[in-house]
Amino acid sequence: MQDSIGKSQQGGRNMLEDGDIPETDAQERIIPTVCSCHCGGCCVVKAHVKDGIITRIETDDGEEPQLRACLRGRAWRQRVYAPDRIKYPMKRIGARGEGRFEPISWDEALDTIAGELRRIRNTYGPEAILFWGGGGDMGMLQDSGKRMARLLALMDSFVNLYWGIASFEGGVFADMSTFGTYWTGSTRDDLLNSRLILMWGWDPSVTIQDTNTAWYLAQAREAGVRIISVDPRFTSSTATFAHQWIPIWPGTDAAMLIAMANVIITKNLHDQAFLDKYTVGFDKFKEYVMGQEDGVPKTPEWAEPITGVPAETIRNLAHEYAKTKPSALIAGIGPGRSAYGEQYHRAAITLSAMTGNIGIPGGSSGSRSWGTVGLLQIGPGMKIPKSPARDKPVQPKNKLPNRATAPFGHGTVNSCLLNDALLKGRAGGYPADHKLMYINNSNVLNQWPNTGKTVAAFKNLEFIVVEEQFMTPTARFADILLPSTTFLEQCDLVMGAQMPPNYGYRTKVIEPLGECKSQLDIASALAERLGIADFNDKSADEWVEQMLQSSYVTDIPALREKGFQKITLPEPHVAFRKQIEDPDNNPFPTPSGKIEIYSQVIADMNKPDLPPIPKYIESWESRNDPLRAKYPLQLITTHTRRRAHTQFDNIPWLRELDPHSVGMNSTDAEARSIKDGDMVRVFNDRGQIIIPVKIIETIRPGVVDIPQGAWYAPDENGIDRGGCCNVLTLDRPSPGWAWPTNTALVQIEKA
Ligand SMILES: Nc1nc2c(c(=O)[nH]1)N[C@H]1C(S)=C(S)[C@@H](COP(=O)(O)OP(=O)(O)OC[C@H]3O[C@@H](n4cnc5c(=O)[nH]c(N)nc54)[C@H](O)[C@@H]3O)O[C@H]1N2
Ligand SMILES: Nc1nc2c(c(=O)[nH]1)N[C@H]1C(S)=C(S)[C@@H](COP(=O)(O)OP(=O)(O)OC[C@H]3O[C@@H](n4cnc5c(=O)[nH]c(N)nc54)[C@H](O)[C@@H]3O)O[C@H]1N2
Ligand SMILES: [Mo]
Repeated sequence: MQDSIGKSQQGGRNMLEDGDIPETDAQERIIPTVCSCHCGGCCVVKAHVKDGIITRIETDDGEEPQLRACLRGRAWRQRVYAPDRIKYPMKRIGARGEGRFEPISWDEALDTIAGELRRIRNTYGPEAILFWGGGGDMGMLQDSGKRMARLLALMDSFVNLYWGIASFEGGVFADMSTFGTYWTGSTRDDLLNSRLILMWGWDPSVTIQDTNTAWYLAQAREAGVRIISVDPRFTSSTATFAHQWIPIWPGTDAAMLIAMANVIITKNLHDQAFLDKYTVGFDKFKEYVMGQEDGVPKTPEWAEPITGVPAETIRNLAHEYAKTKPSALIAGIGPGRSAYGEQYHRAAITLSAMTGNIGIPGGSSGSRSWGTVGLLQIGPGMKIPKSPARDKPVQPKNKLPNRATAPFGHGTVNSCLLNDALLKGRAGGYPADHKLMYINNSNVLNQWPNTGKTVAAFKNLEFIVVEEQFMTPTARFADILLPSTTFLEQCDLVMGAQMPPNYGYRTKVIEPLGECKSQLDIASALAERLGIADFNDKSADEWVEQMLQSSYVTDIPALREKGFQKITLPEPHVAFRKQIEDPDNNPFPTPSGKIEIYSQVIADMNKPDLPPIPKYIESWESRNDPLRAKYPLQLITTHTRRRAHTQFDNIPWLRELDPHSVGMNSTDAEARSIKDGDMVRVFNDRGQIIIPVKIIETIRPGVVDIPQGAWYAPDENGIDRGGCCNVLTLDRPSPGWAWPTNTALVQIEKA
C-alpha cells in the first residue's frame, strides 16, 4: 500500500489509481498542524507521518478548551490521498463542463495562461479579466487567492468590481445601518453569563463557526441556562441543547420578532430608559408595530398565519424573553440568507435593544451569529499579522467598497449578480464585459445561485483558469486546470474565524503530491512568466515568520513546535460594553451616535422595499405566492456536517456518514406516495434534480431541505443527478443585499 503511493508519487505522471490509504505500524513522527477549511473552525490535526506518508490523524486531547477537529478534520488523510486528486497541470480537450482533460507540463500551462492574460488585457482592457477567489482554505498566507489578486493588480490587469458576502450580507446591512459597524458580537464564552439563549436559526454543533461554540453551549445548558430554538428543522443543536423547539416557516422570522415586540410593548415590558438613552426611532417602530402606521396591529394573531407559529407560543416566548435578563438572542445567518433577510436581522437587533440586552454580559446585540467579533476591538497588543497582500493595494483602480464608509456598496456589482453580469456585461448595464476568469479556492459554479444560468455564463467566457485539488463542477469548465496542494503540503498560518484568535502554525507535513503547487508558488511562477520582478522575494516559511513578527505571538518557536497557540481572554468580550457603560465618551458609530432603529441613511436611499424601520415584507416565492399552486414546497439549503460547502463531497468516509438526499416530512411524502429512499425529482422553473429522498419528522411539513454543496452533475438531459441545490435557487439579491438561497419554491415527485 505504502509502496504504491510512494511509487506513484515519485514515478512521475501516473495518476494514483488506488484510493486505499497506506497502513503502517512502524515508528512514525507526529506533526501537529491546524485544519481551517471554510467552516470557520481552527482545529488541531496531529498528523502521523512515516516515510513521508500520512498514516493517521488524531486531534487535540490536551487541556480545555480543546480545539477538537470534527469528522471532516479527521478525514483529511482520505482527502489528501483521494484517487481523484488533481496532480498535474491539465488542458481541456472536451467541451466546457464535459470534464475531459489531458496532462501538460507546468511550462506549457503557465505560458498559456500568461499569453491569455496579456492577450485579453491588451484586446479588451483590464476589466475583462475577472479574478474569483473563495473561502476554500482559510490560510492567511495562501488563502482566497490574495496572491493572485495582487499579481493581477501589479500587471494592471484586474479591477475588482464585485462586493457582497454570500454568508451574511443581510446581517452586515442590518449591522451597518443600525450600529454603524459590523463588529457587533461578543465572544462565545459570554454565553455562560446568559440566563436565556435564543438559538434563532442557528445550528452550531454542525456549522462550527468557531471551534468551541458548541462546547460553550453545552456548558451553558449544564449550568441551567434555558435554551430555545426557532428553526424549521429540529437540528442537532436543538436536540442537544434546547429545552424548547419552535418550528417556523422559512422567511417569516421578521413577522414573529415583530409580533414579539407587539407583546412586549402591550405589556409594557420594554426598557424605555434604555431606548431613550441609546436608540433613535423607537417611536416610529412602535407606530408600525401597534398598527398606527397602517391600521394593522402586528399581534401574535397577525403573525400566526404568516409564520405557522401559534399565537400563544409567540406570546409566551415574548414574555419569557422580556422578563429573563440577561438574554442572548443569537440571530443565525441562515434565516438571513433569504429574500428580505435584512429585515429579520434588523428586527432581532431591535428586540435586543427593547429589552436592554445590548452591551451587558450575557446579553447580545441581537446581531448575526457569526463573523461579528473584530480583532482590533479585543484588546491592545493583538495586531492583525501582516500578509503580503496587505503590503500593496490589491485593487489599484477601483477599491472594493468599504462598508464602513459606503455601507451599501453603491456603484459596483453585488456578487449575487455574478452570472447576470457575465452574461449581459455592458449591454446589460454592468461595468465590464468579462472575457477571462481566473478562479482559485472557490467552487463558484456550484455555489452561486441559479446554476443553469451560471453554466450558460461560463460557456460564454473566452478563457477560464482554475486552481484546484479536485475535478469539481467549476474545474470541469476550465481551459487550464492547475493542481493545488492541500494545507498539509505547504506552510501557512491560520486563525480561523475564531475569536479570540487561536493561532495555528501550519508546517509542511508532507511533500506536495505529484506536481501540485501552493497558491503562493503558482502566483510566483506566473509572475516570473509575466516579467513582474518584485512580486515575491520570500518562501512561505519566511512570509509566515514575517507575519508572526508583526503579530502578538511572542514565542514563535513554541508556536511552531506545538502547532497552535490557544488564547483565552481575561474576561469575555462583550460587544458595545463601552457604548453602554460610558455613552458620552463612546457614541455608536452611526450618524446619530445611537442605535438606529430608524435609519435615516436607509430612508435617504428611498427604496420602497427597504424601509427605515424593520418591517415584515412578504417575499417572492413565499407561502402566499400564487406560484405555490405549481411549486408548493419551500426549499431551504442548509450547511451539513458532512461537507464544508462543496469540500469533502467526494470523500467516501463522509459520503457514508450522510448520503446526500432531500429531507422531507412524512406528511408531504405520504401525500405524494413517496417512500424513504425513493429517487425523487425536485424541480421548479429554474431546473430540476433527481436525488434520493430521506423522510424525516424533524422538518416542518411544507418545508424541504437540500443541504448545499453537493456537486452539480447533469446527465445527458441536463437533469442534475448530483443534487446541487443551486439548480433551484434564484440569483436575485434582496433589496438589502441578502442572498436568497433559502427562498425558493419547488415541487417534488417520484422520479
Ligand atoms: N444554495 C446555497 N448556496 C450557497 C450557500 C447556501 O447556504 N445555500 N452558502 C453560500 C456560502 S455562505 C458560501 S461561503 C459559499 C461558499 O462557496 P465556495 O467558497 O466556492 O465553496 P467551497 O466549497 O469552500 O469551495 C472551495 C473550493 O476550493 C478548493 N480548495 C480548498 N483548498 C484549496 C487550496 O488550498 N487551494 C485551492 N486552489 N483550492 C482549494 C476546494 O476543493 C473547493 O472546490 O457558498 C454559498 N452558496
Ligand atoms: N459543517 C459545516 N459547517 C459550516 C459550513 C459548511 O458548509 N459545513 N459553512 C460555513 C459557512 S461559510 C457559513 S456562512 C456558515 C453558515 O451557517 P448557518 O447559516 O448558520 O447554517 P445553515 O445550516 O445554513 O442555517 C442555520 C439554520 O437556519 C435554519 N433556517 C434556514 N432558513 C430559516 C428561516 O427562514 N428561519 C429560521 N428560523 N431558520 C432557518 C436551518 O434549518 C439551519 O438549522 O457555516 C459555516 N460552517
Ligand atoms: Mo459562508
